[in-house]
Amino acid sequence: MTDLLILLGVVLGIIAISKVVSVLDMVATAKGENSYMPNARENRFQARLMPVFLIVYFAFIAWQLVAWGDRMLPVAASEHGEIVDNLMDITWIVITPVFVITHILLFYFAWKYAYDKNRKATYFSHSNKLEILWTAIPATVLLVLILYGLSIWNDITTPLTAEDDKIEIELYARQFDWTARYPGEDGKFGEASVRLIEGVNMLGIDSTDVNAADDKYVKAEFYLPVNKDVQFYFRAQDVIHSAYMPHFRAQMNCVPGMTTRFQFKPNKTTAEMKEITGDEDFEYYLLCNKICGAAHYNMKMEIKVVSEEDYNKWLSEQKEFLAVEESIETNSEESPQMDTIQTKVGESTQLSVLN
Ligand SMILES: [Cu+2]
Repeated sequence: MTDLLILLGVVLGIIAISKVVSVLDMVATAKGENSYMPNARENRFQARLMPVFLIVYFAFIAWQLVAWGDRMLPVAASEHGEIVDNLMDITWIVITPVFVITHILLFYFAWKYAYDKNRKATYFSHSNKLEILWTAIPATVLLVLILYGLSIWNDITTPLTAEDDKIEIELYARQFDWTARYPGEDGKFGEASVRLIEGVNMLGIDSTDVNAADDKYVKAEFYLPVNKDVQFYFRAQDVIHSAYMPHFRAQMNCVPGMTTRFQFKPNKTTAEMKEITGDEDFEYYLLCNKICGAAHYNMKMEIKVVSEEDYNKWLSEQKEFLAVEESIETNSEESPQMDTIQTKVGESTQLSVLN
C-alpha cells in the first residue's frame, strides 16, 4: 500500500514538473524569447556546470576510495585467487586511464564548444582513418584481455584427476543453510538422492550404500588443509544457491538435480590471514550469493584453513554418517516423542518408491 502511494506521488510529481516547465515555456514565448534557441546566459551557465560536474564526480570517486577502500577484500587466500587478482589488476590498469581521459574530454568538449551563434561547426561525412582507429584499438585491447581471461578460466576450471593429491568436499545448499560432507576413510562419497531426505538425513544419503557409512558431514564450520588441492562438489535441495568463498576468489552455482564442481588450493591459514589483515576476529566464510529466499542473508558457514596435521585431527573427531544414524535410532527408541526422526522402516519404504 505504501509502495503504491509512493508510486502515485512520483507520477503526480512528474506531471506537476512538466506543467511548470510548459508554463515557463509559454511565458518565454509571450516575452518574445525563442524557447527552442536557449538564451546565451543559460547556455553559458549550463556549459560551466560541465567541468564542475566532472570535478565533483571524480572527487566523489576519490572520496569513496578513501572512505571505503579498507572494506575491499584482503589478498587472495588461494593459488588461483592470486592469478585472478592479477587479471583484475591488469584490467584496471588498462581501463582506468581510458576512463579518466575519455571523461575529461567528454566534459571539456561540452564546455568548450557550448553553443555560440558566431561559430560554425566543421562538417565532414565520413573518415575511414577515424573509423579504423576507434574500432581497431578497443577491439585489440579487448581481445587481449578476453584471451588472457579465457586461458586463466581454462586453467582454474580444469578438474583435478585421480592422480592429484587432493581432498574432496561436497557442499550442500538448501533454504537456508549449508552442510559440508567429507567422503571419509574410503575416499568415496555415498550415493545421495533427494528422495531419501528424511528426518535428520537432510542430505538424502543412501544408508544402504557401503561408501556412505564413513561419510562425515558438518554444519557450523568446515576445515581445509593449507597448500593442498580441494575438489568441491556442489548440490542443492530446493532452489538455486551459489557457493561463494570470496577470500579464495571462488564461486559456483548450486543447482537442484545436478552436481557442479570447482577446485582450489588454499595457500594461507586462518591464523596467517589474521596476521595479514591485522584483524584478530578474521574468519573465512562460505556465503550464499543467490537471493534464494527470505533468510538468504543468513546462509553462511565458517571455513577454517589449518595445517594438514590439524585438519586430519579435526576430521578424525567428526562422527561418521552411520554412527550418527545409529545414535539417532537408539535415541528414538528410548524417547518415542522424537517422532520426526524416522527409523530404518521409513528408509526402506523410501527405497521401494525409488525402485
Ligand atoms: Cu541460498
